[in-house]
Amino acid sequence: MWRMNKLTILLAAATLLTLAACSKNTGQSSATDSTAVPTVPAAPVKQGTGLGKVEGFDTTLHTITLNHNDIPGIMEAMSMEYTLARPELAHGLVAGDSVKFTLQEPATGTFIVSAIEKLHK
Ligand SMILES: [Cu+2]
Repeated sequence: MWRMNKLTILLAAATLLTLAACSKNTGQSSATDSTAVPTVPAAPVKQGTGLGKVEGFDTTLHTITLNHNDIPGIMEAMSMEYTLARPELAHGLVAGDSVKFTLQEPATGTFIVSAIEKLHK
């Protein structure tokens, strides 16, 4: 009888320790563990080619406003301001230029012009 009670107490203690360890680990991994490996692999960067006309620049923000055609799966036809992947992409371009460009969507709702070239007519 005494042995039985002692075993029960040990089991209960072990169970409590296990529960405490589990809840502690869960809290750490969700709040502070920045090295956690994501269970779902990151989606590939969406990318497409657009044709359009330069409407303007913001040389401070390194953006370009393009009036462009539909870029399937990424952006419908519209006039929109985009961030340039590198400021120098705007070099040699002026408002009114017809351009061909690569639009990337590295994260949902984030759009970057990664390449742009002036079309000569
Ligand atoms: Cu848009």
